[in-house]
Amino acid sequence: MNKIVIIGGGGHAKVLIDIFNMSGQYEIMGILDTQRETGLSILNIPVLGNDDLLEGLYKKGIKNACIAIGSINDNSKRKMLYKRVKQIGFSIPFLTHPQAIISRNARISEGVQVMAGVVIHAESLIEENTIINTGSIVEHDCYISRHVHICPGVVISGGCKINEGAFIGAGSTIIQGIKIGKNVTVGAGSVVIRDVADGSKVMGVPAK
Ligand code: JB3
Repeated sequence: MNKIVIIGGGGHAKVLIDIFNMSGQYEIMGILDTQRETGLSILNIPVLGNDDLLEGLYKKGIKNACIAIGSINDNSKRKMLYKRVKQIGFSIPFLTHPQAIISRNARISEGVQVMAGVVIHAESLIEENTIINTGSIVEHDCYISRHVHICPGVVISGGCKINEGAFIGAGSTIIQGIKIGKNVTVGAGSVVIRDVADGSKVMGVPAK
């Protein structure tokens, strides 16, 4: 079995550990966490220490890593960790819950995390290190860039473009063909009916 180390030991990590346990493809060697005590057990996985251990673990033969920090509102830490881990040489596998439905004609990149109950339809492309969280729908012909977080229960209609670092809050709906700019935050429960410019924060129904 391939060995993997998990970075971050909070709520998002627990959901990912469940998926790893179901898939049986990886042996989880431990968790790295900047605040949790070394030796603490999280779902029976020990905390080994902090990110200073990364290089040593790689040299010892653990070649896979999982960025298990969820990020609320801001994806910059996930992005920073992804780059650091890649620079050391780790592979960051694409991870999907067995009860997600992903079209054979969708393309999913390295480090993407697809949670339970997600549907991703044909000719959608999901780029590196993006989270498609529980129960979200990504319709046909969508482009979802790197380091994006699609929170639980989001509906992204056909032909939408979600640019790098965007955060789409829980339960939001984005109507067909909309473009969401880089590092945009869409507040929970919003309905987005117009394009959103880079760096904006919008919320409400319709989102403003
Ligand atoms: O909404 C849902 C379904 N899930 C949320 C998820 C997307 O984001 C969840 O409810 C949480 O609010 C949040 O989960 P996350 O990111 O796991 O947050 P939290 O439970 O606060 O745990 C983050 C863990 O990462 C903490 O134990 C931190 O100490 C640790 N951490 C923070 N920065 C870090 C770093 N660990 C490492 N190794 N490196 C860091 O730079």
